[in-house]
Amino acid sequence: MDIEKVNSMDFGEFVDVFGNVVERCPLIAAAVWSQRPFSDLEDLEKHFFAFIDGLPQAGQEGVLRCHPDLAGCELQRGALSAESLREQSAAGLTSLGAAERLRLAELNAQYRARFGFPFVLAARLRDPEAVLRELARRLRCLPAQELRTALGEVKKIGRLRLADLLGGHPLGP
Ligand code: 2AL
Repeated sequence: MDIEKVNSMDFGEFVDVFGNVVERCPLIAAAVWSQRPFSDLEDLEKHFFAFIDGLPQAGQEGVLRCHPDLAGCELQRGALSAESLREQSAAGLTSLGAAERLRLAELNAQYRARFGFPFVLAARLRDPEAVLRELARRLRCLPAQELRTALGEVKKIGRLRLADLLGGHPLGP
């Protein structure tokens, strides 16, 4: 898909295609549509990220809360979005052994209790060991720093999803 095609989309089509660039936040795609035309993938991406950056803290935490836990109950129930399932599967989180699944559930619960939102990580760039290591490390971070880190991961996920949709290479970090 090229950028001319993106710029020609009506509102409904755009939200259908880009509604899950940010997990379960189609409102962001709905707002970004109003900013067309976009010059290229990077420009489109910039509008998604600027919307997130412009939210008040409660909105940013809301975006994080729209993410399913890694290897959590949505995965067990078969209730993940297609994108999330692909990412969690690429990280090996759909085939964890019982001990790893339990460890991840414990750390996810500790993280949520400490920060008030779920642990978010661009999973497809990792493997289960790296996910557990990063979760244990971030549990010790300060809340303000952790909010910034988590939103950075939301953007990494969005960048990779946009690259999937537009058939391009993801831009640099
Ligand atoms: C996710 C997800 O759904 N996809 C991904 O890369 N990370 N969720 C999360 N809690 O980090």
